[in-house]
Amino acid sequence: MALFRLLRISLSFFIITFALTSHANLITNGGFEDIDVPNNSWRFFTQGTPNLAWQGSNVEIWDSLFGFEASEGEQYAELNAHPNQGQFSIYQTFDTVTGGIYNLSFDYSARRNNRNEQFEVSAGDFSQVLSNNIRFNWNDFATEFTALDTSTTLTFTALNSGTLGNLLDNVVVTTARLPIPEPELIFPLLLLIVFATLRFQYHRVRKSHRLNQ
Ligand SMILES: [Ca+2]
Ligand SMILES: [Ca+2]
Ligand SMILES: [Ca+2]
Repeated sequence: MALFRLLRISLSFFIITFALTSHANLITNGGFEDIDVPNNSWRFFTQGTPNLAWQGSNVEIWDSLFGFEASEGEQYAELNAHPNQGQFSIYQTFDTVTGGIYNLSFDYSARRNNRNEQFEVSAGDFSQVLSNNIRFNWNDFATEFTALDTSTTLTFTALNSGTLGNLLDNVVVTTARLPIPEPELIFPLLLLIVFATLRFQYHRVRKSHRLNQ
């Protein structure tokens, strides 16, 4: 009975821990809202601007420009940023667990009709080229990737030249599944759980004895 209770507590602990980690967005400023740009306008920000979080090329941020609303919040980015720097690429690096599976999602839209705006997105073992040809029309994109290291870089790179194209919003990375610990780690881990649970139980019993005295 005591063992059953012990396992139940340990399991609850794991479920709570997993739930807490799996919903946090590992990307900072993924919605391009952290630096305010006035309504119906645009600004561009250089790498290193406080609160920008993205690195690489300049980041051009729009707020409802030409009447096109964000897919999340009020603002979004145009990957082909002002001024022209050749290749346009923005990226962000975050902590991961090697072999862990992560969810990646974002929204993208073309700025112009039928201009074959294209960009590549990559993270961990994942890489894909996306094309968009319909002006001001958000597409949802979602995939999974496996982290190859203890940190992972999510990169968006424009494949069409010029400063027009590839609108992005709502970039989210969350933990999907972490790898099962190596066999040699399972026993010490279980021992640790049992020890922690017994300690917890011992203190609880002592406390209830004190209260009953
Ligand atoms: Ca946004
Ligand atoms: Ca704004
Ligand atoms: Ca631009």
